[in-house]
Amino acid sequence: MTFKGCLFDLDGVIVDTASHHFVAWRTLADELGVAFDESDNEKLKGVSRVDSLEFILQKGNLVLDSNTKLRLMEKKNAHYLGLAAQIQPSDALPGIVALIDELKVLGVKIGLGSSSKNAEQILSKLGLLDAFDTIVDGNHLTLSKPDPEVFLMGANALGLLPEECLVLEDASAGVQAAISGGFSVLGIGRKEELGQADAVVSGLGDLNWSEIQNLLTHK
Ligand code: B16
Ligand code: MG
Repeated sequence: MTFKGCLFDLDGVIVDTASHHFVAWRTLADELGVAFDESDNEKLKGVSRVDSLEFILQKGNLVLDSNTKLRLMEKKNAHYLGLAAQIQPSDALPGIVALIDELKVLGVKIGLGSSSKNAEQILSKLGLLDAFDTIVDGNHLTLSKPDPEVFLMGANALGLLPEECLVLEDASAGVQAAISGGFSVLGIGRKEELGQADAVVSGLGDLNWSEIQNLLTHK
């Protein structure tokens, strides 16, 4: 299988920010008296900030007005950004920079497809802000993953069809988004969570573009 474009998820694919999101959401959930553990956090991977808050409120049977919700989201985000402040170029996950460099040499278009409204800040800390041909993030979206909007916008901005692009995703919601948009998808993480993906690896490691595409062919 040969792809003309590659759409990267951010959190969990390019950099491990999931632990920061977890700490920030768990702190907020604690304050609200709602139990929140790693399995809850797994369900929130790839899910927008507002939908993540709604998940926690629903879990605690809490109903809050919209101003309070906005305040809580700002508080969570400030905590998250404080935790993410130390991110530096060496925090890019193994294999990511090498893959991006290789795709550039090969002329394969690359895009970001993230639910995060902080995507540009995080990419900037990693020194990767200028690496992408297009960036679609939470600031551009009306619908959160598992809706395919993020990847459809990304492919469109690259001038490619969904079937011409490979999506790299670490979240169940993101894998579902890619599938329902008509994309091939490589899951990065555990088969237990990402079994619907066309292929799953625990990390990119030393895999080059040709080896990645072969994984999809020999699924
Ligand atoms: P923010 P991704 C997602 O990013 C995260 O996986 C998810 O945990 C987070 O709630 C969401 O972004 C929104 O992030 O609060 O920074 O706007 O995995 O789609 O790159
Ligand atoms: Mg992710």
